[in-house]
Amino acid sequence: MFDNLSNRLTSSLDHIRGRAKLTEDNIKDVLREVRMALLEADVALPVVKDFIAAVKERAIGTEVSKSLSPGQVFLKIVKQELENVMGKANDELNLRVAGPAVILLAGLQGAGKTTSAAKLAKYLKEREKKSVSVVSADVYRPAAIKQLETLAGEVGVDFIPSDLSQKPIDIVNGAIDYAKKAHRDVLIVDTAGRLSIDEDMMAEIKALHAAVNPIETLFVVDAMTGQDAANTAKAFGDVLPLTGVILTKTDGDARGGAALSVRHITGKPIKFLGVGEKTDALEPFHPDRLASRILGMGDMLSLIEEAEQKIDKEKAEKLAVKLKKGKGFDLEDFKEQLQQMKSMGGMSSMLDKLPGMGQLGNIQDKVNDKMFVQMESLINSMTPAERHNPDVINGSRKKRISAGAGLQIQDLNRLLKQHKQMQKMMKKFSSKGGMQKMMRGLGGMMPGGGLPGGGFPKR
Ligand SMILES: Nc1nc2c(ncn2[C@@H]2O[C@H](COP(=O)(O)OP(=O)(O)OP(=O)(O)O)[C@@H](O)[C@H]2O)c(=O)[nH]1
Ligand SMILES: [Mg+2]
Repeated sequence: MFDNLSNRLTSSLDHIRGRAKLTEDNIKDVLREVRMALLEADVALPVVKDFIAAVKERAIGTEVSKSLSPGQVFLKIVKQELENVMGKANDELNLRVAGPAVILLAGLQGAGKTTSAAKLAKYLKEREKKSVSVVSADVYRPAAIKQLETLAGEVGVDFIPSDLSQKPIDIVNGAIDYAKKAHRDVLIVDTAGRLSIDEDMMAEIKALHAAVNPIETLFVVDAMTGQDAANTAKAFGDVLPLTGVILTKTDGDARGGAALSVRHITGKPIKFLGVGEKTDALEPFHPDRLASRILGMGDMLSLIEEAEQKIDKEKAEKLAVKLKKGKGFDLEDFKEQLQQMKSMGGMSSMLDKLPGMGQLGNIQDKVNDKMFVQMESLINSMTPAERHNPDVINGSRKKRISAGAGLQIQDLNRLLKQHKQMQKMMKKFSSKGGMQKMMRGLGGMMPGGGLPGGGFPKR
């Protein structure tokens, strides 16, 4: 989402890096560029104005540092002010209530409420070990209830049935009774989409809110609407006491204006980002990490958290034991590693979070996820003996394997080279251990990370 903004900001900040001193004069041009970059990213004007004023005030003369260069000081100020605009730290959901903690979702049509209800249910079930029920109070769109039922089944949480003939208030009161009796920790209430100018519908959700008194009332909004996201959030917030925002569709080509405007315009924190259509595509919103990402410093923390969540620990341990016993890391293990990376959203989603990736431009295109598919199909086209001991792969075997995968011999050579590198890395990894090494190793797999021959070419 932040690619353009990130590129613009990092290149304008480059201009100030070498300066000996920050003065009103020499930061004027940079500030103008930063301002343009923010406006182009569709950040709301009042936010841009306040942001620029804050950076300017802090930058001029005030902060002299012995250890940082003026450029670094400036960068630090920009980063801190970006965090300030977005809300400093992650605002967690407040679920500390007796009985089911009710979470009410509201928003415009198609914003992603129903999808977010399922994502949130999965998130709370898996990461916070909560027992979760979901219910739909959308009695206007015929397929809406069924949609939530299907998604609830997919993520394995309890779906409380409702019916088009019922009143939303009755549905939700019934659901609360049920969730109480069933000792659920959380009840997520999906509602119909509505416009803030539709008085009847706004009165309905206001009454619903008053009747059920949810601990969290989240406004779900599409990031593609840019600064309008902040404006509609404000309009809803005038009617409903919102406790936070879920910003959806940040995986699209949204420019970032929504993420940077919502907090400042509404005073409400963004609590989650929707990052894809699948039910696991929900991330807690961390302003500090996002600020780093925007400024091209990467977001290693999120990456490591994600790795911890998604890497199959059992398989990883088995591999570690195997390596400790002195057995080699063979191509079968390599294939398993590729599958694990795929389950982490693939290389492009990982690359997004690595430092400096923004400036490298279209690296994602080069290291696209097809690379995994190609590597896997090459390994699949080998015999078990070849996978176990790649050294037996001679010229004629190479021909057979690459033809079997529909690829060139040079593709296979590249895979074998990469495997050798991984093997070396795995040896180091297994002797001392540690996630950080593993992550560094992953970095080594990428072009520019020292891999001879680079990645697979784009096809
Ligand atoms: N790419 C992407 N698509 C999303 C995301 N969240 C939701 N969608 C898609 O947006 C569309 C609408 O999502 P819904 O969850 O049905 O939206 P809603 O707010 O419940 O819609 P109504 O009930 O009609 O008001 C669906 O096609 C979703 O797959 C996201 O974070 N990323
Ligand atoms: Mg819906």
